[in-house]
Amino acid sequence: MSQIAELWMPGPLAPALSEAIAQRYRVHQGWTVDDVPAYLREHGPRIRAIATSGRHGADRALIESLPALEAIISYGVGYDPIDVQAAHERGVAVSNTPGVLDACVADTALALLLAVSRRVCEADRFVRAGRWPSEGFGLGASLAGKRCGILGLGNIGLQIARRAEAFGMQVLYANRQPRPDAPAHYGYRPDAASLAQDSDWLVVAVPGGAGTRHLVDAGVLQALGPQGRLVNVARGSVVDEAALVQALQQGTIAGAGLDVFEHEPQVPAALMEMEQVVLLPHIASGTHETRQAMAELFLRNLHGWFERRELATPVPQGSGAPARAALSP
Ligand code: 8YV
Repeated sequence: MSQIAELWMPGPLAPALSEAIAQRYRVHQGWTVDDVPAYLREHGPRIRAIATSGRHGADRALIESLPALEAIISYGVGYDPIDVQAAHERGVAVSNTPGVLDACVADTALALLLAVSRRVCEADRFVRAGRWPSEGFGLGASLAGKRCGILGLGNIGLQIARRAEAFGMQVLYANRQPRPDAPAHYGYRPDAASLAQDSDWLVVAVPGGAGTRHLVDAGVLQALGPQGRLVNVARGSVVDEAALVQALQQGTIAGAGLDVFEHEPQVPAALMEMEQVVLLPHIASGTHETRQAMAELFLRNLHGWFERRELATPVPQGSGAPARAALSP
């Protein structure tokens, strides 16, 4: 019997990480296979782990088609596209990469707040279009003195809060329950609508998945109001995108900064035409340093599993498919 463990990789990972994985394991590259069910019938019985990401995930059908599966190792903190419940039912361990990307994602959230409030991208387009010599560029809005409502005060939410405070903003947040270790001066609101009602900025930092789908809907956007702005660095699924487009078109809210979308990489054409919106291609954790740290943690989990049956950062039991809205990560 071969000593080299075999892995299924549903989609490509970062090149350097893929190389490091391929040095120690036999990798089946799912995205290059035409007939996946037939391929898995032949090779599946030898596959002991899935190497995936917050983008490619692992669904119940895949998990159930791999009888020798022991672990799902994921690159990314969000595991919403992984059917954790299906994995745990079968005794399959799951890991993600928490902790190492919080600051980076929070930086991106603040980059979006600043870009939207100071109209940075719009101003850049204005200069490049040669309009400066003949036209004036209008004013932006200050962050200082405004209320930053963080939807989901988990580890990333806390990092966003610290940065927002550094810019002179007042922090409010909504979680299922008040976070006991949150600074006492952070205002707590029990749900998304009351948070939006009392905020100038609504910053989405909850995990994705069934429990948070469309948590930000037309009613929440209405509550945010005509001077309110939305930032989303979490998952596109948390925001009802059709309702958001309508709210922006009708002036129900003033603007938005979005790193994530409901049907990535598709972005609604209507959003692309709007000057008051800043659009990013899901890059919140996209720095060399952070991706390196994520890759190292991924490898610690992968090697830890095959050397000692130990995951450095396991996804806890009971984390799959929450029945009620999961506000805190
Ligand atoms: C990554 C992310 O882009 O960690 C997450 O949940 O969304 C991002 O950091 C993604 O997981 C990598 O594919």
